[in-house]
Amino acid sequence: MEYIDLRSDTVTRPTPAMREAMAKAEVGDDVMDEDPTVNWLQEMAADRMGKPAGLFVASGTMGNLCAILAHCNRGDEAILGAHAHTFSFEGGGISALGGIHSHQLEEQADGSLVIEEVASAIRPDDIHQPPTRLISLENTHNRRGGTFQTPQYTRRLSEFAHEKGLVVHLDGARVFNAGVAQGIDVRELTQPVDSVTFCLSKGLCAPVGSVLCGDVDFIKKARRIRKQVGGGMRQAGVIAAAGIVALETMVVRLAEDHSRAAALAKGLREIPGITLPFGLPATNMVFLDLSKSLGKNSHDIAAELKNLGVLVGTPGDIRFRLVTHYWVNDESISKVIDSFKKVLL
Ligand code: TLP
Repeated sequence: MEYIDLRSDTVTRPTPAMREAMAKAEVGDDVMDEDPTVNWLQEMAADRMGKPAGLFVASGTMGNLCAILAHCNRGDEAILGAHAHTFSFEGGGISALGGIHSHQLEEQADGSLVIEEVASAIRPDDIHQPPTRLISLENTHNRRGGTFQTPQYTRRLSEFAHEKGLVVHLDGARVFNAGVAQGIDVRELTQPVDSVTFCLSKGLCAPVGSVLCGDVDFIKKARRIRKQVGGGMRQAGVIAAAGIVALETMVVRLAEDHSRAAALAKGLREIPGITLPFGLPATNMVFLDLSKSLGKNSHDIAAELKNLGVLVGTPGDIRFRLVTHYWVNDESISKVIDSFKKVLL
């Protein structure tokens, strides 16, 4: 059976143009800095982020890990959202591998942190307490419904952090979605922060990889950490080539994913028993809750939807997450709404 797969935008397969570029990619040993395709991707990515340098990494998780380990020493504290991907879904890597202590703050509805709460979370110079070193942001914010934060917020928080001697890292796995949704150059969201990781293998459709961007000395340090965690990838130009196609051709079309997510949400909210916990989607993620009165759980419903050819995420017992991407067209949206109706009505 051919499935409509809405579990994530990570399921996107490379486009024919990507496969062609991969087949023709010029390669070299990237650990020796000699892969021309990786070097080109890193330069392009750094330019798009408005940063001096970039580092191609295997995943968003690896990008965030290398960044936070490069910024912090063991025992330092990182302030981050209680629902941040880095806090809950990256295997606790910053603590397991970097000895970094995390301090979580509850996010607001759009995934932003309250600056006054950040201010109170900064530790005094006291030998009993871990020294605060870094603030990590997430834009778009996954578990807050794919919401985006604005350039004004990003600038205000970063300026504040810098005044306090802290650094800011942005988990920008989907920062291009945040830029496209606001109709702005993504640099407005990335220039204020010290470092940013963005993913090529989500809405941008490349098969593998993310790029960590920041200043030259920071990237040099992160490169050493990437090697320590086994992320030196040798002839990685084969996969970087797909990333170049992704950056060149897939950013503008993210708006289509956003409008399909809106259409999907509007269709599904008409079904009795379904609510949208975060309202209409801001980008490409639709979160749905089942009303308890239905007496059904999301896992059983997901199994029934699978029989109809629709795959959905179930981040909670009554919660679904549906993510639109390049391989989901208008026809798929109608089919998904019909399938939910068949299962629930
Ligand atoms: N998120 C994945 C899963 O891990 C849940 C998804 O399906 O959304 N930051 C953010 C905000 C992310 O959403 C993800 C992936 C990552 C980092 C990690 O990226 P990868 O999977 O490349 O390590």
